[in-house]
Amino acid sequence: MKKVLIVMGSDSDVPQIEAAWAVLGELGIEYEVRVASAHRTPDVVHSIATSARGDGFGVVIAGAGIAAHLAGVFASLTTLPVVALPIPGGHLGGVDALLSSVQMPPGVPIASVGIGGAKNAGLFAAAILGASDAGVAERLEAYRKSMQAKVIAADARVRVEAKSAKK
Ligand code: RP5
Repeated sequence: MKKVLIVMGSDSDVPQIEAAWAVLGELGIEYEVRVASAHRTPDVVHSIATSARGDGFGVVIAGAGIAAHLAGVFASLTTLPVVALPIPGGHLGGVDALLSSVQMPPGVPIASVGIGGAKNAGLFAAAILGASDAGVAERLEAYRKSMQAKVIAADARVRVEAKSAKK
């Protein structure tokens, strides 16, 4: 099974990205986590990105904040799909990181989840692996079924609560 590589620009990003590896763990998907900065440790980013495919990774999640360029730089160094996670924070609350992710110039695209969308980044990475891995696709399907069951149970509970409030 291909693994997910999760890279973040700073260890200060951990609280905003750990939900990505939590959900990958729930789905039984292997992952590795690295701290590497496109502007502070560019050589490390270069080394991780250029060896990622050979190291068994099938998709990359790149989380960074402020004028985030980690995902774009990473994508310039590998043809693996890269999912940007704009980290909230800084003077603009993450809008700068979001725009620098979704407004990539043509030629080297990246996908992006929303600001602070760590869980979605993990789920989207799983969907990418699931496109060619039936086991991952099955576990993702089961995950969605369990979400559906929770919403259906919540619907029943809230309907009853609302009815009894009327009396
Ligand atoms: C970005 O700058 C990092 O991804 C982080 O979100 C932000 C601040 O980094 P620190 O100054 O906390 O290391 O590169």
